[in-house]
Amino acid sequence: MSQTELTLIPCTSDANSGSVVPVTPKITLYTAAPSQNAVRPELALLEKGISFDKIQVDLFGGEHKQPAYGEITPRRQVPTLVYGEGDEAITLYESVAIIQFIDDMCPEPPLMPPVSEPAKRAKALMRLAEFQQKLDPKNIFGSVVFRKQTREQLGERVDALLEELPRWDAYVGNGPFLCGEQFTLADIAVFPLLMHFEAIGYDYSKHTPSLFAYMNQCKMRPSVVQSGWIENFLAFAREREPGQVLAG
Ligand SMILES: N[C@@H](CCC(=O)N[C@@H](CS)C(=O)NCC(=O)O)C(=O)O
Repeated sequence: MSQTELTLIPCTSDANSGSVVPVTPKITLYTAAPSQNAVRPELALLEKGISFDKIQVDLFGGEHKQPAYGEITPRRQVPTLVYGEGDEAITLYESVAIIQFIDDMCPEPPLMPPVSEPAKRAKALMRLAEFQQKLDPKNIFGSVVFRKQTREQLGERVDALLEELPRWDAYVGNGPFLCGEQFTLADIAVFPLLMHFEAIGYDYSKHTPSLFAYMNQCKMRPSVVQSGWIENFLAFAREREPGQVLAG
């Protein structure tokens, strides 16, 4: 596993006000450069300006199947986040749980609308749940890129995805983000997955113009740019010459 240390401003230090604030413990993120799941915690940490150590796990070399990785995280997947050290360390997996935990433990700047704004908060919670229950399960990227399935073979799975995306177009509406002006955990969940569909031929500008504008906003987001994920993901996808099953 290769390690890079990203040194950022700790989100909890407040030198100006002099107020006593807890120090963020050591955070280690196990990740894989092109993974849309693994980029979520990274985006949340970058949004917060939290320092963390980033460890690349070589999934294609089978590093996650080695006993050492199984001792770190029982499902042997990325992302995995280790919060703290030694006996106190908390290990989390599942990208949405991780970003929720980051937002809970390091609340500034917030990545969810506050309870004092119930309508916006309800929307963000629904989008997060819908992402996990409705959108992510319709992802066909792996079937296209790794298993080389064609449009014909994918059949109803493509139809279901093409029916789902206009719903998200309507959710974004005038945007700029899924819940309006605030960039939230819902965006961190959804945007990386939407990049998968672009890589297999979906033309947002043609079919879902609000999502097209939304994608452009997300691509320019400083945390997204700083992560370098889009370049990593696109290079990874290009090398595999994915079938453009969503083109048309
Ligand atoms: N639902 C999980 C999915 C995690 C996942 O599938 N990670 C992939 C990389 S994108 C992985 O670690 N694959 C290796 C494996 O499952 O053996 C999440 O959101 O974190």
